[in-house]
Amino acid sequence: KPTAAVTAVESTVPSTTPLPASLPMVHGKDRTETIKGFQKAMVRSMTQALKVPHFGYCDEIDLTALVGKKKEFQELASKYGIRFSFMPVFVKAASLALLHFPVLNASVDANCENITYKASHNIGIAMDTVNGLLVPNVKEVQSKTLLEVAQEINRLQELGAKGAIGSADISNGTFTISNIGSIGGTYAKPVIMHPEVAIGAFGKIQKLPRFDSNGVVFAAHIMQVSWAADHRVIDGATMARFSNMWKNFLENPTLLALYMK
Ligand code: CAO
Repeated sequence: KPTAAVTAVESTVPSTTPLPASLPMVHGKDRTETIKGFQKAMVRSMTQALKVPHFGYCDEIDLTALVGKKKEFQELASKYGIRFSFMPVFVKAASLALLHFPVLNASVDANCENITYKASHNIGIAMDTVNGLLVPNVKEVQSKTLLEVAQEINRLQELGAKGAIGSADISNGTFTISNIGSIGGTYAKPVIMHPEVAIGAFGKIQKLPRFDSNGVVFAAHIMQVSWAADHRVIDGATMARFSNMWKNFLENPTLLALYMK
């Protein structure tokens, strides 16, 4: 009976897997479209970026302490009408670590003959918008509070949802992060936003068993990070040291508070 069949299928689908709102149309004919607009810009920027020799570096971050603070952050921020997620913390921690590794907040010229160390931390955030992938940036993160970073991300997300992100918001980025984990996945292979020299992608925060310092298993909130950098000017050791510092800030929110500018 159809009703019984539907029930059987539903019961095997994990509750976290969203079902599509409608069934796809089955087209009888091939269809060719001109690539234009934002997609055309992506063709240009990604083709250019992949001429750059990339290297990758991955690690896992234990966000258990930060996850424990999320509700508190959200309640306080909501008093100012600001939605708070993990992103402002990821962005601000990156900026604090970039102060120690300015070579990662830099850009190179067309033939990679000169490198410019950028004074501003204009941290780009890959966004899944109604126009597809866009990377607006939060300007001057080095001089913003966590609350100000959150407010700016809210503004960019609202513009993204309306298809109204302007050129000022996507210009002059200096470093990029991509939280693909808000959709799913663990590892990624991000592509740098040339002429920037580094990018990080974060996977889904998962509850996984880990050992504490006494060898006791506990339920940890683990997130994978995948960094990519321009191997012409960035070496693996620099990326690893930066990542360690960023990781330390995220795993110890009190340390982050102490170093906050
Ligand atoms: N793992 C698990 N949960 C996560 C998460 C992660 N890595 N990141 C965010 N979440 C949670 C948030 O905490 C939030 O939960 P609550 O509603 O309970 O607070 C929920 O997921 C939704 O978050 P959000 O997406 O509204 O906000 P965000 O600040 O975390 O992320 C943004 C903002 C812009 C990064 C995100 O909306 C987005 O567009 N992600 C896709 C990026 C992308 O496409 N990257 C690929 C680029 S290459 O093509």
